[in-house]
Amino acid sequence: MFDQLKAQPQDKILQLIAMYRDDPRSTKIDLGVGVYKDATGLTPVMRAVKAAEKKLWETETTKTYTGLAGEPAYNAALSSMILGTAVATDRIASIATPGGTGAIRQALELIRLATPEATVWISNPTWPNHPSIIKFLGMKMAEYRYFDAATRGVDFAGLMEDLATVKAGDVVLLHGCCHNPTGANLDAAQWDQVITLLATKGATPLVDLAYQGFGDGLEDDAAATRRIAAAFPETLIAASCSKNFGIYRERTGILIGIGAAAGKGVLQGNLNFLNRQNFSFPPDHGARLVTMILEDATLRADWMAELEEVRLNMLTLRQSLADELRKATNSDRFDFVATHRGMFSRLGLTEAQVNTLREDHGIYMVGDSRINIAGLNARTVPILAAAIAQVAG
Ligand code: HCI
Repeated sequence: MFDQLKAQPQDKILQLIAMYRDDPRSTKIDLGVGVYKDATGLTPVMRAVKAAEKKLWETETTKTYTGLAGEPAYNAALSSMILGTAVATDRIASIATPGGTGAIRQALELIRLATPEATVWISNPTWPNHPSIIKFLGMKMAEYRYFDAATRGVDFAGLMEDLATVKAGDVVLLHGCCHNPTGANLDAAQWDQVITLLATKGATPLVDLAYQGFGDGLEDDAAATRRIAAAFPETLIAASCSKNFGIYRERTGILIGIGAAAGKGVLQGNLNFLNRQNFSFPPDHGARLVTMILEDATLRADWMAELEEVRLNMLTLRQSLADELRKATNSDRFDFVATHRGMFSRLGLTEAQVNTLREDHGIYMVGDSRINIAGLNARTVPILAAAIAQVAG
């Protein structure tokens, strides 16, 4: 049987981790995978997470199964953090999932279960796992323009033109904030235009929200998602706690389905069914930590303060990289780095330039020239700027 297997394509981002690890140069710089790192290069366990884990160890009395949908308290607390009061709770169904990827996978499976013929629209470019899973599930896929290679901003005219061809019943995958891989985002007025257009077309939005709190703050980063949820009769939201709680390996995510109150029971039943088919019960440890933090005023305040430190650190790095690039290239053509939001910026370098940066300078970024801003620190910002100026100046 196994001799029937063909080699599978590797994830380009995950491949980069191994290449970086195997590079013996002490001067190497890792701007690859989307993991937050502090100035010393560590991905710390957040203070509130440590405190919650201690409390959990002291108070947990059983590890029996949780519910198929996860613990109701987790789903309620996280849904409320994401949605605020944008929609009535009697319209919200949800399942805990293994990370944000698990939520995306379950969302796509739900769409396929309900409407196997639906086309799923993804931005060009998008996170490589999106098209990978859509294709794996045998679903129809289409792309809408997103990135303007000249300005490194959003190609809004192209995006609107492409989304104008969306058919009723199609699903449009949108990044709620902090677009991955580009770092370029829609402003509030543009979101309103997209919402109006897609609502008129009768499309269903699927929002990927993996970086809430990494862009403009916890509330601002949820604003587009909330407006979408309030505007459409049906919305899917796949959210991750990996980054904003720093619990990557605990696999903590949620899939939220918002529809008519009358259909909530059937929707919830289908979400539970999908969890049961794929893995029965979702992981609980990370979900429990998130619940404890969100429900406890002291832990929540400390978590929010640390998340804000993380966010501001990335903003500071963005500004200093933009400043250094101005000096190094004697031009303003990299100013977009300071206006991008989230962990990533797509620099707009060629693949050959990206390879030169890796081979000659030990600087690792994804092949499309996406950098993880958090991989930088005060020492490496000028090094990166000088190297970019050298290969692309
Ligand atoms: C990212 O770097 O885009 C997010 C982290 C990630 C990358 C590849 C697979 C899973 C998660």
